[in-house]
Amino acid sequence: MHQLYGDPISGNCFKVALILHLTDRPFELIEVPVVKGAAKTDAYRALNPDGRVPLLRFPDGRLMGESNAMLCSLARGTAYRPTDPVLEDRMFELLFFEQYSHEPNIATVRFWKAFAGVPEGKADVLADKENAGRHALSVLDRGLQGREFLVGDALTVADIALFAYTHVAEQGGFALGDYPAIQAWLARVEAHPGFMPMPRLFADAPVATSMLAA
Ligand SMILES: N[C@@H](CCC(=O)N[C@@H](CS)C(=O)NCC(=O)O)C(=O)O
Repeated sequence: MHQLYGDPISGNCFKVALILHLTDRPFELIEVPVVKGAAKTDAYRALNPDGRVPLLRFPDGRLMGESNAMLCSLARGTAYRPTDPVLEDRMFELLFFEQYSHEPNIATVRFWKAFAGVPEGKADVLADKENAGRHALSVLDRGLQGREFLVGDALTVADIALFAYTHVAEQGGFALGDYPAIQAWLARVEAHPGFMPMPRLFADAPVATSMLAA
């Protein structure tokens, strides 16, 4: 069975839990509560030197970091990962956009505002990230205009990657009402057969153990 080291509040972990579920792979959750600093412990860094979740352990014991790499790996050979070169190129473009322009802004603002608090002296950084997050949402909204899904005409890992933090962006104060194409797309992703919302995916997974901060 796959094991997912993660935290149920994390959109990056949600991406991986969702593709595991959609591809019929039951998984065990090993809880790494990030707000308690559990991803920065020596025990966890021995597994993932980057000190971040998610971390995926494959049934053969191999470990993999980086949520979008996990999406591509787990979707290999399924309709969630297009093989047509033009569609595959667009998929990668969106996965890199998510990691560079979208997630570092929207996820961080949400994490600070909804969970950890804004670190002292970081008010300017927060404002920059809010602006950059709004810009990323407007790019995403334009990319969705006239389309059902981001790549081709069906749900792919690009949709899963960008859905993860977009659907909880309001927890960071981003007003999704400003982005009608995004709102319609969020509903389409949620209507995909087999879709499971963030809390339920984790509630249903057996918890193998919890790596709490010392
Ligand atoms: N590029 C990484 C980012 C992972 C990441 O930033 N994880 C956050 C939670 S969503 C984390 O582990 N934060 C804990 C910390 O920095 O202490 C991925 O997509 O997997």
